[in-house]
Amino acid sequence: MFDPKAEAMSVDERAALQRHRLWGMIDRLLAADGPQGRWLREAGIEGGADVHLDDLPRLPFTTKRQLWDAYPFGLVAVPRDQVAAVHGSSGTKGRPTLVAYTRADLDLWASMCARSLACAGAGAGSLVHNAYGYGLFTGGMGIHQGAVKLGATVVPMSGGMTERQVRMLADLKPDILTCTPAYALRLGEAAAEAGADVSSLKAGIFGAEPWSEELRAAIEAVLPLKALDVYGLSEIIGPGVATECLEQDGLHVNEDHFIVEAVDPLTGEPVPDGTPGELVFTTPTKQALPLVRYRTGDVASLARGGCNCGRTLVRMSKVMGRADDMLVVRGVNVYPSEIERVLLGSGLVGPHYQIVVDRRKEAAVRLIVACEAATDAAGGDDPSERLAGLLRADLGLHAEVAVVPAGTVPRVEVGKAVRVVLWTEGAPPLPDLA
Ligand code: DLL
Repeated sequence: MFDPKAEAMSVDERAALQRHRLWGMIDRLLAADGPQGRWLREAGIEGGADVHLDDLPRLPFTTKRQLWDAYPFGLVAVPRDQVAAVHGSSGTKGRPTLVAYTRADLDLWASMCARSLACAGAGAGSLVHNAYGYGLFTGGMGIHQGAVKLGATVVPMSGGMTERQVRMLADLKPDILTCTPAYALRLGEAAAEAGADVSSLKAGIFGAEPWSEELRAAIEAVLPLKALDVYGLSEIIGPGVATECLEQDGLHVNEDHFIVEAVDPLTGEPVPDGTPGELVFTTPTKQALPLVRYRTGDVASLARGGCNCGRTLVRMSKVMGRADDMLVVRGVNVYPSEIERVLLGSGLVGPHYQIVVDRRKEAAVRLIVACEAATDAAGGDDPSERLAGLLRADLGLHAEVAVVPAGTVPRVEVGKAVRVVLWTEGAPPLPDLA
């Protein structure tokens, strides 16, 4: 449901609404008298009336470390019996991060995910094949509740069991597919292998991991849909923080509920629109876990100005990567998604790849980019050298490229794609690497 009142309001109207909501949030945090209220007092804030939107950059950040330190419920700002659900991130990178929702938060989340689906042209009567994982991860349940709110029919497939997914796509004829971009590619390839008719699909909402324009093209080549990006994180609410519309021109941030800033990851100072910076969110309407200036670690740029779809919400670029995922190779900083762009843009290799950081010798760290030859590549012509040259020319990156046999790079069935693996000792993480 495109809600013009909320999504197409004037800049001034929205700023007034944000300020009003921010005021309420600060008052709630101070009244709850937990750690967040204490941090605000330490920053000299005695009431919501003290805080205007322009003051936001002067308030202290909230960090993942603070969430971890307060694990599991230390930052929750409502009595325990008002917590209706918990979700969290998988914690593959370290400790799990748990987040709490009141009933009102769940309702807000459903509305935000309904907005995401509407961005893709879905409405009452749409059929949504939801292959995000269900469980603590927010992808499955978030999109599910959004689809229900929208009046669509949702098929709760969750991840994995690809053969069965393909069967359901052919049998139920959904118009909307929701899953990670890596799994969308896998589903498209599996559908083609099985000769399944998936022509009912019109749009897909893919997110939870970084992906490049080149991967978008690869997905749109194997599935008959518009591939759209959805961004979110458990700490803020889950999916539904920002979504691309069918114009495919940046992700509309639901800034009436999630006030966004982009800051320099090193200094924490705001960066101008159009400049990549770390995204920072403040959640003025959340109840159980309202966060002031939460540092996401995700790097993207912001753009203002209306979109052809009518939405006036600030837009964010695709996420380039997480500040802490940045690879530093011989002094060159590069995000995995930039390597993906060069590989897939070359047309020399297929869309499956993995970046191996060989740390067996501390003094001589190597970066090996493992990929598979494109199915239509001329036989016998090894593109490794040419690809290594492209990475050097485009990114200034010194990497070795290993073209491995088709099917060797692991395909993701469940959860998020693992793009970077460490090789610290013993056998290589992928066969045929030396
Ligand atoms: O991944 C929420 C989500 C589910 C978003 C389904 C979209 C679709 P977490 O597991 O907490 O939540 O992981 C959040 O994933 O900080 C980003 O680093 C990354 N991420 C999420 N969406 C995107 C995206 C969900 N569209 C973390 N592009 C975030 C790039 C993304 N990275």
